[in-house]
Amino acid sequence: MSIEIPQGLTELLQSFTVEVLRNQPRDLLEFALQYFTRLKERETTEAPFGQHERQNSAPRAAKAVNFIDEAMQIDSENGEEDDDDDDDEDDDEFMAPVINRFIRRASVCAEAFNPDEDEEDKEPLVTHPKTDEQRQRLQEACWDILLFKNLDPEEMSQVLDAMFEKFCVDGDHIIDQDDDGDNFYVIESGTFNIFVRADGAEKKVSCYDNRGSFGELALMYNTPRAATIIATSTGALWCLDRLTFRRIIVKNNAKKRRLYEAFIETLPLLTSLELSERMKVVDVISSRTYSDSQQIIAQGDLADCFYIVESGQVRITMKRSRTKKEQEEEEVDIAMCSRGQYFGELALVTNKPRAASAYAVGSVKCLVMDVKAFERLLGPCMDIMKRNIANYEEQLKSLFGSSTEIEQQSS
Ligand code: 1OR
Ligand code: 1OR
Repeated sequence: MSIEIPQGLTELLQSFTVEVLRNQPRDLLEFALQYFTRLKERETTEAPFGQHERQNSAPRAAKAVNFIDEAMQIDSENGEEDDDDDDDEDDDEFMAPVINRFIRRASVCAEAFNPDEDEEDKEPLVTHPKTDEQRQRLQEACWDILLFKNLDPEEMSQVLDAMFEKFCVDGDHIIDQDDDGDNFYVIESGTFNIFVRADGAEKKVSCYDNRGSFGELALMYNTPRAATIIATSTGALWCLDRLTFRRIIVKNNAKKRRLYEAFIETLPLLTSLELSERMKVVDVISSRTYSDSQQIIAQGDLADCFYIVESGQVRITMKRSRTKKEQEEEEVDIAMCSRGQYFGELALVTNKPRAASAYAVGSVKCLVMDVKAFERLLGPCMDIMKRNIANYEEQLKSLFGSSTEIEQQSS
């Protein structure tokens, strides 16, 4: 009697084995769990559309669940990532976003994200003509938007072409929670409140003050709007329609996932997050490069970002009076952060100005997350951060115990 081997089993096990050999995971069971979860999620994402042949899913799956340690390669000798290579990558390697547990609506999901879709790509991109003055204002509003930071110049130009202006007055509902997502919004001017409804009660959770962007979540993950955004002054917004957002930003995010997922998996800070939440972190981060001695954070500044060191070293310094009598200040080194370590969390957690400065030592790359994403995604990591913050106080005492000590350190 012969036992029939199910179709696809050999390929499935082979693909898994290859990934294990490539990654050499310490915890094989955890790795297997993540591998097959991702495989299943990918299948769920694609299933309703039947875009791909699924006669034999294993080879395709092997591509989809690619744990290749690309993040390690980014950190190569010269510290430069090869974005250009990525541009030419076959779309077939695109990794669908992990479906999150908030997905509620079939109607929204039915338009699930599939940047491989040729038909969508054949459509000409939307263009809203603008005067020079409008384009100038638009560029100024967009220059610091993290979601745009990883775009190449052509993609950025396509995004700017597609954006259109919308004016609002106090009380306007820009977004209502649970609606389907239509646009992504970049704030040029105006203030806006953010409300979240939970258990029937609507609560103001935060606000935007003349800068920032919102409305990306529903477009990225095909979920209903997660919050209500109401203008609290007259304002001007730049809008990017859903289709263009998906064709350019979401597709670009898929590249980011391939680049950073392995690195993100190694960060001790994020261990309290679920895999899908860690992937959301990848979606909102952007990579910034700093040259030797460049200031990354200035003590006393207002804070809007959180940083994780991707490569190089970051020197943390604090200002102190040189002696008790003199007003003269000097900067004292208090810590060094290297690959995988984070900084810039203190001001965000305490809602105070930056407690210290940060400088690049040599060429440095950091992953940067804005304050809203930090608050939204890193709640579960707060315990680890707070423990670390408690240590600062202790170290502060020993480092700045006496002015003699400081003088010794600075000499
Ligand atoms: P969206 O497309 O879901 C509402 O539409 C937007 O509000 C959302 O994208 C975000 O861009 C923005 N939770 C969820 N969405 C938020 C939040 C938020 N803040 C801004 N948005 N939280 C507040 C974090 C400061 C978490 C509340 C529990
Ligand atoms: P931030 O948002 O205040 C500066 O911006 C960052 O430097 C801060 O967050 C921390 O992430 C980081 N005290 C204060 N900030 C520190 C310290 C620190 N170390 C790193 N940062 N220490 C006590 C002061 C002597 C720790 C010394 C080892």
